[in-house]
Amino acid sequence: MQDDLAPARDASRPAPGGALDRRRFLKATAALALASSWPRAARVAAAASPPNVLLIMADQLRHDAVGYAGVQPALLTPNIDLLARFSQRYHDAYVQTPYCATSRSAIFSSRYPHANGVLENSAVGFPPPITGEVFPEVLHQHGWMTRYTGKKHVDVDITAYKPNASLLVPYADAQPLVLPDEHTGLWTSGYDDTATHQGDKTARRAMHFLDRYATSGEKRPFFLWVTFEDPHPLGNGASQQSPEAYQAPEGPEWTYADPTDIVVPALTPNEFANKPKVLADHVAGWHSPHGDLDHVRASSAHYFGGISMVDKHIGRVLRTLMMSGLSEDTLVIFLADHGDFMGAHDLYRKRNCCYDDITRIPLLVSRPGQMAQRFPGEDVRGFVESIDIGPWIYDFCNVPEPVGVQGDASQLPHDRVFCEVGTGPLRAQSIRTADHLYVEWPQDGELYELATDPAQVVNRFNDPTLVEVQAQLVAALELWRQQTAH
Ligand SMILES: [Ca+2]
Repeated sequence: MQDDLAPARDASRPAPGGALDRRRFLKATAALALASSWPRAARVAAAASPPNVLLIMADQLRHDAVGYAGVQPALLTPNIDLLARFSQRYHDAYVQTPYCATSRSAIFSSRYPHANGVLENSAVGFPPPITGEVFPEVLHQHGWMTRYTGKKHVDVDITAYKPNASLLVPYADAQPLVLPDEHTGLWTSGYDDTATHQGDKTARRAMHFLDRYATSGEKRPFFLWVTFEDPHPLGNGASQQSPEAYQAPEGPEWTYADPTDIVVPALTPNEFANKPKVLADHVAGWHSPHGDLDHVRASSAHYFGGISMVDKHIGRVLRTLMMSGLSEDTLVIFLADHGDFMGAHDLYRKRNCCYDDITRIPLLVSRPGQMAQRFPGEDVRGFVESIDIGPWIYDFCNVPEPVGVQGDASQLPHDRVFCEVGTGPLRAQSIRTADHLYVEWPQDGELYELATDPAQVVNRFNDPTLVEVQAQLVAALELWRQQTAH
């Protein structure tokens, strides 16, 4: 296993090109970002010199719970917003499934959950291994130094299923740290035990890595996954229904929103009465505001506090990237592993559902040099799936795509996105188009007409006026299953 940064040494591939070549390449790609959409950028991105990749992930962050989305005026995320200013801002990005380990497995494998084998967070104790290649491994095989810091919660480690394949190495070099029970085993060993919070530790390790990399003379490019636990709420028990469960005050990094300024969802009494019974039973008793919008406001104030904190930590990491000079050579991707109901559907957190609240994520892509040279970003509309990120990185880094990849960065934007969740009677698979969301359950279904029902509340399954639409969506979902079975 390769470990911490060392003096320059032979890498498994030829050393990157000279500084001039790299600078020319980076300027060219940054300029193209001005006018290019994702697929065009991907096609032109063959690199004369391999870029670093910094993947920043927040946990359970709604697509609209970032300042630049313009939905929540009470929420302040100045650092994410600054990154957004110099990024492609993908507003219609979706994950393949709304739970931590399953979504991360899809992202890293570039394969749908039913194909990569990770359909549940934890069937017995821990997520099962992903089948097939994952993009950190592919990058590693082509000469990238691959590291992560923070909450992993996905089996892209090595020994469990691929002996001798070194890919993601925790970035930590000091004493073990005390772990919260919920995520024991998910974290790296500690680097700085003076940190006040897991997010602080995650950021410190990332900053330490970047500082050391910048001065090490290391020739290999790096892939660094900085994966924050926030704003994921604390605990998982049924007792965790108080607003404070969303996060307790933990330090000066927290900035609370004024609850009275929070935009809350409209709640529909007995919403699940016209939805599949298995789903209604599944959500009954789950974390819920029980129709109380003041409860939603109070919980959201805490949720936004956690977001403000992770925003500050992201700012620290990005500042280090800039100050170290690495920004010129580093592709930065920011995303979440899934969203949070934030009171919608009278629910908190996430459940076996395929609603936008938990499947739609923020996604930013800032090309090397784009921040440093202040090339403005742009808003990008149209569907993107999280499994497209790997193929896009392959293209950008000019490394061959492994067999079996299901994401397709050359076909963006998609005209639909797919989601799936659960197993057995609680298994659901969905297709979402611009106009409809169809969710297939083992014995039942959901169909939402988004023009009149963007919140996905009124189930129109088997509605006689939507027979043709439903048939088309059923057929499209079946075709997807057949084409992506393996
Ligand atoms: Ca998560």
